[in-house]
Amino acid sequence: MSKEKKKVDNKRTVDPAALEVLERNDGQIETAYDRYVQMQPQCNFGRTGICCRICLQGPCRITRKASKGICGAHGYTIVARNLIRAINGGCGAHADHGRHLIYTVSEMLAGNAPDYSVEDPEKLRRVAQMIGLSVEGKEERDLLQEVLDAAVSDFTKLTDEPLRWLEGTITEGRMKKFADCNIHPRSVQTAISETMGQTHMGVDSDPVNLVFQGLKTSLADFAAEHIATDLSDILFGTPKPVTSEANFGVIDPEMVNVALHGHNPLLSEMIVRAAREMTAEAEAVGAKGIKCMGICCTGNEVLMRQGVPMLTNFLSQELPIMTGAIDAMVVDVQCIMPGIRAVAECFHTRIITTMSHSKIAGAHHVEFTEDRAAEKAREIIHLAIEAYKERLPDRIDVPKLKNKVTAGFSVEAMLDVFAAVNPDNPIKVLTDAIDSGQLNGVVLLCGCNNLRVLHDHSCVTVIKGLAANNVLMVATGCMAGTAAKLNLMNAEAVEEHAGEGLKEFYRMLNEANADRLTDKLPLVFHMGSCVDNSRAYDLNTLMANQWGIDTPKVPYAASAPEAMSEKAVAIGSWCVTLGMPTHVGVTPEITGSALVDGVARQIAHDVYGGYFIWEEDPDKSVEVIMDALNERTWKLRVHRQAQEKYETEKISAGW
Ligand code: NFS
Ligand code: SF4
Repeated sequence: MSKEKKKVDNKRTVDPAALEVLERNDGQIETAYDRYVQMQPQCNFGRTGICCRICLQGPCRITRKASKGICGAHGYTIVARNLIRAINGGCGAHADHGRHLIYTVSEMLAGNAPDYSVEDPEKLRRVAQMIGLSVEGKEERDLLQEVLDAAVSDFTKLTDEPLRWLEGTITEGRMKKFADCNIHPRSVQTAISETMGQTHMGVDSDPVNLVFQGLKTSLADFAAEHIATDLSDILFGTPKPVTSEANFGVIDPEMVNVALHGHNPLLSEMIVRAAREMTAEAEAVGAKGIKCMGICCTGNEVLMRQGVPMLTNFLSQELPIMTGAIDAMVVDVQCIMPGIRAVAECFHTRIITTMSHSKIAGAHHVEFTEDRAAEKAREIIHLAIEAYKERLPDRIDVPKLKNKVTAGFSVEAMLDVFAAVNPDNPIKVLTDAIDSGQLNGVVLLCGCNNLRVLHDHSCVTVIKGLAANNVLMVATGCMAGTAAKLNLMNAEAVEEHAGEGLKEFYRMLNEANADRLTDKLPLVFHMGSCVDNSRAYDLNTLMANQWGIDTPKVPYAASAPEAMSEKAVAIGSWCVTLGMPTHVGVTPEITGSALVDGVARQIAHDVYGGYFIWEEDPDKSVEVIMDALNERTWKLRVHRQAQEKYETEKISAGW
C-alpha cells in the first residue's frame, strides 16, 4: 500500500523524458521528487507566513491562543516582514548577478579582464541613449565608462534622485506615481540594506508601510535586472532568432557532455568558447567532440545568444546525471540544488563549482576569475574530458526525447520582426492587432518549477489555454524551459495550439519575414533568463507609449504558474508595481494575514493598477488571466473607438 502510494507521489512531472528517468530509477537514487514526499506534511505556520524567527526569542507563531508574537507583533506585521524579506532575498540575488557584470566591465576597462570585450557596440549606444547620455562623437571606451559610472551610481548612491535605469525604461506616468507614493529606491544596495533594517525586531510594524518598502525594493530589483541584461548584451551580443533543441535527447553519448547550470553568462559564455576550441583534446580520448547544454537560466543565456541546446529546467536538474552520460555539471550561482552532488556520487559526473560564494561541499571547485576567464574555462573543460574516460558504459541510458526550439527574441529582435510589416512604427503592429481584436493581449510567462504542483503541468496548461485564447506570449526563465522542452517553442506549436486570431497574426508576420528569418516564428517567444524579465517589461512600456496611456491600462499580464524562488517574489512584486495583473500559481506565504493578502491583491490595484492573483488550478488560471486581459482590452477598445470617432489627438485617460 505505502509502496503503491510512493510510486504515484514521487513521479510529479509531465515531462516524458524526466518521467522516463524517474521510472527507471524507481526511487533508488534519491532526488527532490522523493524528498518532497518525505517532507509531507509541511508546516502550516511557515506556509501561511505567520512564523517569526527575526529575533532570538522566537520562533513566535500566531495561534488562536497566542494572537501576537512575544514582542507584541501582530500576524500582519510578521507576514509583511517575511514577505518583504523574501523580496529582498530575490533582489539580493539579482543584485549579485548585476554587480558581477558591473565589476567585470570595470575590470575590463582597467585592462584586467582580457578575455572580455564589447561584442555589441550598437547596444552600448542604445543603452547610453536610453539612460540619457549623449553619444555623439564619443569613443566606445569612453561611452562604456560613462555607462559603467551610471550603473555603479544606480547600484550604490545614497541620495534620492531617480535611478537612471528606471527613468530610461518606464513610462512618465509610472515615474510620477512612484514619486507620489515615495517608493523610488535610492539605489539597489541602499534598498536592500534599508529593508533589512526596517524589518529588524522592533522597527517597522505597520504592514502597509512594510509592503510599500517591499515594492520599493522590487523596483530596485527591476533596475538591477535591467542593468544585468544590458551589460550582458553589450559584452556578449543582443539575442537574435536562433534555432536549437531542448530536452534530454540533446545529450549525445558519443560526445563529452558538459551541462552549464546557474545564471551568469560571464562563466557560461567562456565555457562555450573553450569547448569549441578543445575538440581535439576530446577526440584524443575517443569522444566525437564536446557538447555544451544548459540548465536553468544560464542555459537560457547561452541558448539565446549561442544556440546552445537546453537540457532541462529547475526541478529536473538532478536527473540528467542519472543518464550516465553527463561528464561535468558546471555551476555558478542560484537555483542549484545541493542534491546534485549526492546523485553525481553514484556516477562519474564531476560537479564543478566556480564561485567563491557558491560552493558545494565535496564538489570540485575551480575558482573563476575575470583576469583568467578563458584559462579557467579550459581547465573546466579539461576536467570534463578526464571524467569522460571514467564513464560506466552499462549505466548509460539517455531518453531520446528532444524538441525543436526557435529562441533569441530580445525586444530588438521582436521589433525587427514587426518592422517587416510596419518599418516606421514596428510596435504598432502589436497594438493594432490588439485594437482590432485579432489578439486579446500579451502575457509574460515567467518563473520556476515547484513541487507543490505537478512539474511542468501548470506551465503547459497555461500556455495552451492562452494560445487558444489568441494571446501573444513571451517567456523567460524555467517557464521558457518548459515551453522549449515540451514542444511549445516552435512554429509547429502555432499550428497545433493557437486560436484563429493568433494564427492570422503569425501568418502576417511570417509572410512579411519570409526572406529575413530562417525559421517561422514560435508559439512562445523566448526572451531569455529571469533577469531578462526586464526586457520583457520594456515591451509593456513601448505599448503604453504607443497608445498614449500608462501601463495599468495595457492588456499585458504576467503569469508564474510554478513560482518557487525569492527572485520570483521580487519579480512578481515589480510586475504589480509597474502595473501588471500578475498571476502566481503557487500561493506565497502570505495568507496568514488577510490584511497583507488584501494589500497584495486589492490595495496594490487601487494604488498601482497592478495586482496579484493567486490561482493554483491551471485551468482556472487561464480563466483568471483572460478575465484580467479582457477587462483591459475591452476598455481600451471602447476608448480607442471613441478617440477615432471624435478624432481626438489623445486617448482619454479617465478610466
Ligand atoms: Ni528564475 Fe532562473 Fe528557474 Fe526560477 Fe531559478 S533558474 S532566475 S529563479 S528556478 S526561473
Ligand atoms: Fe517573536 Fe517579535 Fe522576536 Fe518575531 S521579533 S521572534 S514576533 S519576539
